Amino acid sequence: MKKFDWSDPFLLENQLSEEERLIRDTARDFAQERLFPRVMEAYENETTDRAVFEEMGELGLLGVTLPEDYGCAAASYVAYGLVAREVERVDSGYRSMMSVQSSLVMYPIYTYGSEEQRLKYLPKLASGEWVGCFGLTEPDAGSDPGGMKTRADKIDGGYRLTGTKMWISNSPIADVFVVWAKSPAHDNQIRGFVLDKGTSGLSAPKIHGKLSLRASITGEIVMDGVEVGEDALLPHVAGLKGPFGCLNRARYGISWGVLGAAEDCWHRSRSYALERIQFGKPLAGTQLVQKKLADMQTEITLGLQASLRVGRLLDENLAAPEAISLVKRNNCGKALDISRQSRDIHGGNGIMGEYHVMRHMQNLETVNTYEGTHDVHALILGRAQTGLQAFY
Ligand code: TGC
Ligand code: FAD
Repeated sequence: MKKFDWSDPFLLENQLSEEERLIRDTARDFAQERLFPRVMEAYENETTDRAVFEEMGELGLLGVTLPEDYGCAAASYVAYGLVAREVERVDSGYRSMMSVQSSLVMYPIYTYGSEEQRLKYLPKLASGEWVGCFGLTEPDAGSDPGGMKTRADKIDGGYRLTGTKMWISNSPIADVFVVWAKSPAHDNQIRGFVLDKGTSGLSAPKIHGKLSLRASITGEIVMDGVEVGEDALLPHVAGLKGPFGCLNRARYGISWGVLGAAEDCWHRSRSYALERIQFGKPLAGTQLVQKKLADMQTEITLGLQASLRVGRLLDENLAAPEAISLVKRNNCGKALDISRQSRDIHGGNGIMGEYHVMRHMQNLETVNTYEGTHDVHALILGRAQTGLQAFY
């Protein structure tokens, strides 16, 4: 029998291709050498370093699944998940910056956009020269985005957009805004638009004072009669399946990302418990702490295997949205539990920034909520197995 590898019980490593391992190693080195040294300052001061996008772009980590014609790596969805895991091992906010750019801005421009839109936006988003954001949520439409009030009225040669988007990652520093609005000219269906920074009537004030995801800037998108040409409309999709098509990719990436944060908490807990002596022996030598470590190891191992499976299904074009809900929901919930247990194992030290686990815990509160809350994904899965919807 092979010797047990406590840190990789199911030998995930052996299930990756050579190219996936290379991309993962690039992301890991970048995250540990360039993101980790600056995360404490960014988190404490609630500052977002725009240079992070250019650094990710240089390494080919933005829009990693999209074709090379637009400056991307044409890698697998498994590779995308591995990048998310490595970046979120440092901080969920950095993964948020990366996944909004990749899945919520580049993906819809590539999938729903015209060739002109692809050529105008994708290379600069891939290099990180331009930063993108995705506006779906509104002050009165969060879990129920179909209730949005933002509208795009038809005018001569284009559209006038009016409305406010809330809780938008990257918006205060964004150059490119993918926004979703109801269009009376299209039977009031939801349509996607790409807006450029500096367009008259468009602003993106920062939301200050978050106690979570502080390294990732969040803002509003205010559209006060923003007039754009026909070329701003994403021509190839209509209805809620437009934004949800993007969310499927981002939710999948999150399912890997949160396990990176959870692994960081688990490994830190193990090291801490081996070194910390109480009652004359290491904490790691007590039954209660070993049970906590075993639970962390089990949930992370099962979650990684599940995300790998969903990634392979995505690569084969066989992944149902509900399978993505399952891993997004379960891995976020489990990662949050693990971060709380980890904080507990660290005792008083666990509340200090230098031990990092409470920062992960605070971040994971957001990740458990955005891209569909834990309970909303339960309702999606409940509907899929009963045929009865319980949203209203
Ligand atoms: P429902 O009737 O279920 O569906 C309406 C239309 O949409 C289609 N659809 C999907 N298509 C593709 N993938 C999916 N996952 C889809 N889910 C739904 C559906 O087939 C239908 O199409 P059609 O052609 O028949 O019209 O819609 P509903 O209004 O009942 O929705 C309920 C619910 C709960 C499923 C949905 O609204 C939901 O998922 N709510 C959660 C909202 C959410 O996830 N918001 C995310 C905002 S973006 C964000 O948080 C980014 S954070 C990024 C970061 O910083 O990392
Ligand atoms: P609500 O929908 O008001 O939900 C509140 C509570 O009610 C939750 O527990 C929920 O599960 C529960 N609930 C809701 N409906 C039901 C129901 N039918 N049955 C039972 N329980 C229910 N959005 C974007 O568009 N783009 C972004 O880039 C983005 N980035 C974000 C960044 C951060 C830091 C945060 C915090 C949010 C971000 N969001 C973004 C918004 C995010 O997607 C929403 O916060 C999320 O979808 C939940 O919506 P809500 O906050 O309005 O909560």
